[in-house]
Amino acid sequence: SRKLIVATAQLGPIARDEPRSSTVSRMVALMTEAHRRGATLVVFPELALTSFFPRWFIEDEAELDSFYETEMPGTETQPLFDAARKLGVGFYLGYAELIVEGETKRRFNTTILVDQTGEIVGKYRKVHLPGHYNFEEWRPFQHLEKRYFEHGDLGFPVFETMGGTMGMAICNDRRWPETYRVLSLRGAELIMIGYNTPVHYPQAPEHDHLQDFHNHLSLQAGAYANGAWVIGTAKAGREGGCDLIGGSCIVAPTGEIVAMVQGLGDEIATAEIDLDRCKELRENVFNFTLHREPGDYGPICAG
Ligand code: ING
Repeated sequence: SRKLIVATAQLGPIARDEPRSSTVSRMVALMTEAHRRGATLVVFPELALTSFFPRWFIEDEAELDSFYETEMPGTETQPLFDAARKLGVGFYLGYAELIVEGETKRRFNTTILVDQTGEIVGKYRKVHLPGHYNFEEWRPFQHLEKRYFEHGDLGFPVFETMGGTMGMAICNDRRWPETYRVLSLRGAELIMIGYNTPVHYPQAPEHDHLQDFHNHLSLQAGAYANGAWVIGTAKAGREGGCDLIGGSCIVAPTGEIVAMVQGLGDEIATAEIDLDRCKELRENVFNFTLHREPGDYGPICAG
């Protein structure tokens, strides 16, 4: 068996002007509590350092840039890496990545995987960007990820670390079965996914009451159909006047939720997982070599 204790580390609301030192200290507190419970890996949300700024139309470029990181770690995020090294706890961290190349700027919705020594061992940039590009007056709040981020250019990589094969995805990615399938075809045994999900979906308000259901449905189906552990971690609560779902949880390869937070604030839930349990699915019902029929799946990859 390859057992480890993992934690989903949910964050409650982050104010628009909350300094990174504040969010970083909140995350260090969660990491410390996870460590107290024996965890060696902690999953933080998508865009965990700041408020979910795609909800706002930000015209001033300097203000927009203030939500991004140009270095990782930077002086304000270094305490998180120091805590990881001191406690021997690795982590998944979502943040807005800004790359300045001469006159051009590139912007990604990014996550990194940091190991127990505090080293960055993996990076992923969000592939499935939801929302829209232009300001849309009719919306009670915007969802401008297509404006503020480029399509991720790293594909769906996996990383050998912490005794297993790890994969990362971000928020909307979790709704697309292809995300999990590509990662699991590459051997991912644990897939980490941070999210910021509004309760209200302006184009289909009749689905608002289904957001928690659709969240767990996506995570559980992805875990089961690919025989992988899945950890989903929310930025939750009423943030910038917008209600975000919680429901951070740890899902077994069987699709069972084995741990979940209870509220909408800063909170961890932990579970001891065994990466060897992926075999229960991957050597049986989802034995890709024996049962998968890629010759019949053409439309999935058609443009
Ligand atoms: N947020 C949402 C998500 O995919 C969304 C967007 C909300 C899509 C509700 C569908 C329904 O969870 C991000 N950041 O992708």
